[in-house]
Amino acid sequence: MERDTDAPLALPEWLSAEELTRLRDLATAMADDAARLVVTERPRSLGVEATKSSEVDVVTVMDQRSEQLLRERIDAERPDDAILGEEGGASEGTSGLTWVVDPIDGTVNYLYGHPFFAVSVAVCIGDTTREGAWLPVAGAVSAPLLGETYAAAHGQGAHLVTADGRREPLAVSDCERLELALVGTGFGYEAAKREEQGAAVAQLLPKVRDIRRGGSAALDLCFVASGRLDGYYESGINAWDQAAGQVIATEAGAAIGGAPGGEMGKAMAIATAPGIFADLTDCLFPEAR
Ligand code: LIP
Repeated sequence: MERDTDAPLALPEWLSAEELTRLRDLATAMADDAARLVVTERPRSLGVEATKSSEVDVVTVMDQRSEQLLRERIDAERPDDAILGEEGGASEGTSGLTWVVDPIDGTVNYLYGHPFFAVSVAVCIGDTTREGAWLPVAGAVSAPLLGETYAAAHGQGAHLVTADGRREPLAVSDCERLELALVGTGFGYEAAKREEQGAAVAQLLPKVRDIRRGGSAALDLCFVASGRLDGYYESGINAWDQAAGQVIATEAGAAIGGAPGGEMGKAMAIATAPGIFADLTDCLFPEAR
């Protein structure tokens, strides 16, 4: 039976609060292990192993090793679940759950030695290969050089674990005015797309406090969840960039959405303090007013 795509995805009865907690904690443990690996085993002369959509869309050997670690752990601990990974693509499952993983989100930062990168691990219901047909229900984002791990489970709030082990509940900012908002965004790997995104930033810049370009969608979404950004938007990101950060921002109280009438996804991903969501969306889609 086709799912009514207008209705929000409902949590299946068999997915209990205890199970969601277990999935969140497993995602956290796996993200932390992979994050530790990409720091401790980073080759002295790290280079570009391959390129994807363009010459600047790079893969390093540590993206591949991190994803291999995550896949082996998921296969061992959750053999009936499906997996969707940035480097290895999709593998089938029978449980109704899909692990959506980005082995290094912010690969260009990682390559250049910038600290703003993370391992992103989410668990989703629905069909993760179709836009708007899936929902993250638990997830973790581990940023080893920031010494921070963000995590959340559906209906259980979001938290940050700091390097000294403190566990802090997360809440978005109370920003109400777009002109006072610090907004994060990002740019794709293809010149034509960057030109379009550059034009969007140019028209937004005079209307906000300032713009931040961190380089990792997963961390940008976690910064919205912790109030370090009042909002984030980007077009062209993939499910693996978005999934864990989406459930963390949602559980921290963010308003989440996409292009007018659409879900958060490749066309547009928006997450903000509730007070500025409508104004930011209006700025990004003036024609939809
Ligand atoms: C990155 C995203 C970022 C975007 C970059 C890139 P990657 O993901 O997290 O938001 O601006 O172009 O897509 O490629 O490092 O996994």
